[in-house]
Amino acid sequence: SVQELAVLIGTTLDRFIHQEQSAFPYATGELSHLLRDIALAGKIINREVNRAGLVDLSGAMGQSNVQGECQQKLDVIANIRFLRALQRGGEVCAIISEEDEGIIYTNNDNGKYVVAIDPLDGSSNIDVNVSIGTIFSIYRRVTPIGTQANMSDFMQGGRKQVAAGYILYGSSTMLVYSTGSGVNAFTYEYSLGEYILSHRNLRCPEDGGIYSINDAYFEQYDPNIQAYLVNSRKRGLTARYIGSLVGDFHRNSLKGGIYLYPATEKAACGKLRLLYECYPLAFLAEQMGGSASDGQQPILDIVPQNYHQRTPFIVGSSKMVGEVVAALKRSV
Ligand code: AHM
Ligand code: MG
Repeated sequence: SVQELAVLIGTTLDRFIHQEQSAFPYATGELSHLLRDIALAGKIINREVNRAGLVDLSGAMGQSNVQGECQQKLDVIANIRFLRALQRGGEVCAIISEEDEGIIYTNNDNGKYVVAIDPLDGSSNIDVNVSIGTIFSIYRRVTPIGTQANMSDFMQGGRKQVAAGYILYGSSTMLVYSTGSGVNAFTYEYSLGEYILSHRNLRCPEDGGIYSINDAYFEQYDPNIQAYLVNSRKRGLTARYIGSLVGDFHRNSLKGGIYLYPATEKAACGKLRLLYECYPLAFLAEQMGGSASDGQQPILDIVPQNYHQRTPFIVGSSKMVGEVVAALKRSV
C-alpha cells in the first residue's frame, strides 16, 4: 500500500506532525490540522503550477472551466485554494492574504488561529516556468474565542508566530516549516502523493559565498549597500538572483548566503511585505541559526502597523547579515 511504501522510504509529513504533536502532551492537535490543511492546499497548487504551461493552450482552444469561467491567473487560483482549505479546516478564524486588502473571515469564530499568507510569491516568474512559492505565518489569536477576530490578532509581532513556513514549487516541490523547535523540510513525492521528510533540523551555514540582490537598482541603494556589493565582488562572492524570494531564500539557507532587498530611492521601505513575506522567513532563518534584519533591528522585533506594510529585508547567514548591518550603522 501507499502507507507501507511511505514507511519504507521515510517519515511522511503526517507522521512527523503527529510525532511532533505527541511531544507536547497538552497540545490539542489544532495546529497539526492547520499545517495539514496548508500542506494539502500546497499539493493542489503544485498540480496547477505543473500544468501552467498548458493553460494558454486550453484557452486558445476555447475551453473554460466547469463553472464556465475563463482561466484565471495562477496567483488568483492559489489564493482561492488556500482560503478555501483554511476555511474548511475550521482551525482558523481570520486570514490576511497578499491578494486581498483587508481581513478575510472564515466564519469560524471558534478557530484559535489566524494566518497571514502570500499564496503565490514570485509573480514575475509564474508564467515562465521558474520557481515560485507560498509563504505562511501562523499566530494564536489574542481576541477571545467565539468573538470576531480583529487587527490585534495580526499585530502581535514576529516573535509571537507559533509556526511559519513556505512551499517551494521548484525542480522539486518542498514544504519547509518550523513550529519553533528547528526547521524541517519535506520533499513532495509525486507518485505517492506524500511529503517525505528530506532535511531534518536544517541549519543555515554561519557564513557563505552567495549574494542575492537586484543589481539593476544599484544606483538607488544606500552608499553603504553599494560599498558592500562592490566589496563582495572583490572578495569573490558569487551572485544568484531568481527574483523569487522563496527560491532565493531556500538556496541561500542550504548553501550559505545573503538575500537583500534594501530601500531604494523609489521605495523607501523596500518592496517586501512584513506580515506574510519577511516575518515568516525571518522566523525560519533564526530557527536555522541565520538572521534577518531591516538594517536597524531584527525583522522579528519590528512592531507592525498595518497588514500590507513593507520593510527592507536582509536575510541569510548570520555573519553576512551582521556585516551588512555593521556597514549600515556606519552611515548613521
Ligand atoms: P510579488 O509578491 O509581487 O511576487 O513580489 C515579491 C518578489 C519576490 O519574490 C522577489 O524576491 C522580489 O519580488 C523581486 O523583486 P524585483 O523584481 O524588484 O527584484
Ligand atoms: Mg509576494
